[in-house]
Amino acid sequence: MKILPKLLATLALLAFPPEADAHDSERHAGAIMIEKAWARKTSRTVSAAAYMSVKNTGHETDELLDAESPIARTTMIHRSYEEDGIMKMDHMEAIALSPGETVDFAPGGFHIMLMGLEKPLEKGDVFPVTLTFQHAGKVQVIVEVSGMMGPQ
Ligand SMILES: [Cu+2]
Repeated sequence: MKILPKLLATLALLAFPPEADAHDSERHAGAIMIEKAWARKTSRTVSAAAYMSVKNTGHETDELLDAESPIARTTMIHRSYEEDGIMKMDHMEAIALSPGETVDFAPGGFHIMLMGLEKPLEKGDVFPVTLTFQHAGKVQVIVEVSGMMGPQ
């Protein structure tokens, strides 16, 4: 009888649902591929930043125009940079992606700024961010919250 082991395996899956499938943090839409979406846990509710790798696998330039997330009051595309020894942030109207280009959103550079969080981000949390591209349209990616050291 093969039914019993199968049933047990199903029950085990139901009892321990995976918190987030690894593939949820990867999205392919049109020519746009988004990978490794993550955010650092926060101690307070004020704001957070989400990071990811965005690749244009197509033959035409595309542009990232907007970002939104239901967990924040305001979501913006930002770029951090250092000027005269001071870290500053710019709001980006758009980020162009040439054919074959990968833009890394990472600490100290481009990031998705989440302002006015509903609650602090805890390690293991997941939340959606929707990026809007001129050609690829809206692409939703699931962001995984890591500890202070970032994804291990
Ligand atoms: Cu910012």
